[in-house]
Amino acid sequence: MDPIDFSLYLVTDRALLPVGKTHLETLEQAIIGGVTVVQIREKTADTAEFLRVAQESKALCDRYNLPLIINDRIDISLAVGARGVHLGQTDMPIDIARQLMPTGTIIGISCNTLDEVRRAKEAKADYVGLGAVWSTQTKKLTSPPIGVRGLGAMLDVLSGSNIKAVAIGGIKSTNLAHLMHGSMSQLEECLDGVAVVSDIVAAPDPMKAAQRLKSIFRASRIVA
Ligand code: TZP
Ligand code: MG
Repeated sequence: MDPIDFSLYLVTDRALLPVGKTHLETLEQAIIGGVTVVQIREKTADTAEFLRVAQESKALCDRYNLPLIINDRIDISLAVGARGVHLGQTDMPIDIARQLMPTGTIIGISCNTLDEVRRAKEAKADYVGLGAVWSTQTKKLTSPPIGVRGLGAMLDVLSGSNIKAVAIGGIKSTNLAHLMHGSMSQLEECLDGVAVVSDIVAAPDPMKAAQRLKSIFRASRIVA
């Protein structure tokens, strides 16, 4: 299976869609704009609805040959044949998830603290979501934002491993360059991508929003 390009990781949230926009049209526009991997995140849907959204999203991602990851729910990931599952700190432990997920699938985990990053490394997560970097309206945070310095410290913990790392939380086209050229030089070396919700999903033009983010991320990589 192809390795995943984490550079622009879209995490969905149907609650943030502008009035009149559908999840699938927004997802398609974001994909056309350059999103490289998609996570379906459903915090209020029941199982049947989550399954339906996941199935429809999988069919769309397949048309564009894009990997789809399911937040929280291993059963739904298995049911739709997704590329992986994204776990939180209070979800299924990685070693158990690994037993349940088919060969070739990936497991990611959200980390808010250095200890969580160390544990994710020990447990051999395939990738980590590091954050929240900045404050966000999208998720109620249980710990303060880590900032660019906190992110740099987390990336340090991961050095020497082949665990991929994406930053998440408050990332927008207006602050992404600041993140990428952040005071910690290792950001440019070790950050494999950025995960974004509202700057794409709630944008009036999700295609343009994705294009903007992608070109800023790419430009910073070329300079690195
Ligand atoms: N995990 C940490 S912050 C966050 C998640 C799911 C939400 C990020 O959303 P946004 O809109 O990109 O700030
Ligand atoms: Mg979770």
